[in-house]
Formats: sequence, C-alpha cells, structure tokens
Amino acid sequence: MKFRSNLILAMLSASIIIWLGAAQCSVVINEVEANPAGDENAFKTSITAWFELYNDNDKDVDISGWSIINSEGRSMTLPQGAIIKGLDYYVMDVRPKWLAQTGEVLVLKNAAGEEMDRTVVLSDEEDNEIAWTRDPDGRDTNSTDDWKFLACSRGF
Ligand SMILES: [Ca+2]
Ligand SMILES: [Ca+2]
Ligand SMILES: [Ca+2]
Repeated sequence: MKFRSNLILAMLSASIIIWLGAAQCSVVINEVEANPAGDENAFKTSITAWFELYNDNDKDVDISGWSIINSEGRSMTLPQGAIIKGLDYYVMDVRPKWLAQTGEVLVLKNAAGEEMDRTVVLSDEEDNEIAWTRDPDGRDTNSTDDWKFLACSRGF
C-alpha cells in the first residue's frame, strides 16, 4: 500500500513537471512574410520569404532541431546551436514561394516532434512589405484575431 501511494505520488509529480515544462515553453510563429515586394518568378531572384519566431518568456529556449512545416507538408529544420533568447526574435529566410501566398498554415514542432504552435490560415497576395504578424507580439489565443496584416517588423 505504501509502495503504491509512493508510486502514485511519483507519477503525479512527473506529470506536474511535464505540465510545467509545456506551460513554460512559449515560442510561437510570430510573423510570416510569404510575399515580399518583387517578382518571385523572375530568373535568379534575390527575393527571400521569411518567418519570425518569438519567445514570449524571459528564459532562453534552445530551438536546435525544431522544425517548421508548411501547408504542403514540407519541413525545414532549425540549425544546431539555434537559441532564441528570452523575449527575443528569431528570423529564418526561406526560398521564394516556400511559403504559400494563399492559404498557408505553418506548424512549429520541437526536436521531439511535438507541436508547439501553429498559425491560422494566412494569405498574402499583396506584393509588398506588408506581412501577417501576431499583434501584440506573441499573442496566442488560438483565434484569427491574434493576427494582423501590418508593415513588416522583421526581427523586432
Ligand atoms: Ca512578391
Ligand atoms: Ca508581403
Ligand atoms: Ca516582427
């Protein structure tokens, strides 16, 4: 009986630790520029689309091996040594059109493959420096109201 209650206690504390770990992680996909100014179809274009992550907590998070998956199911892995500092941003450039300009949904997974965040459905058919961003930064209520189409704020 004693053993059993100890076991229950151990399981309880383990689940609390897991729950706390999940609650503390606050990295979100914060801004998406799928259609920067310029013609993505032009030969040897220097245009890059990009997305920005934001850490809504004051503790640094190691995002090595995390991945971002686009609406076509293609994934991109964040490099070893990638760290997002507390209350800071991390921008990743992607090749033109890797982000769908219509109906894109991005999913962020940690190195263990667990989903950490996802965007709402985003469409950017305007060929300019206006991008979808959470407003204010990091706002995450799982609602389309979290997102606004504003002048881009890459890395800040
Ligand atoms: Ca464009
Ligand atoms: Ca744009
Ligand atoms: Ca920004």
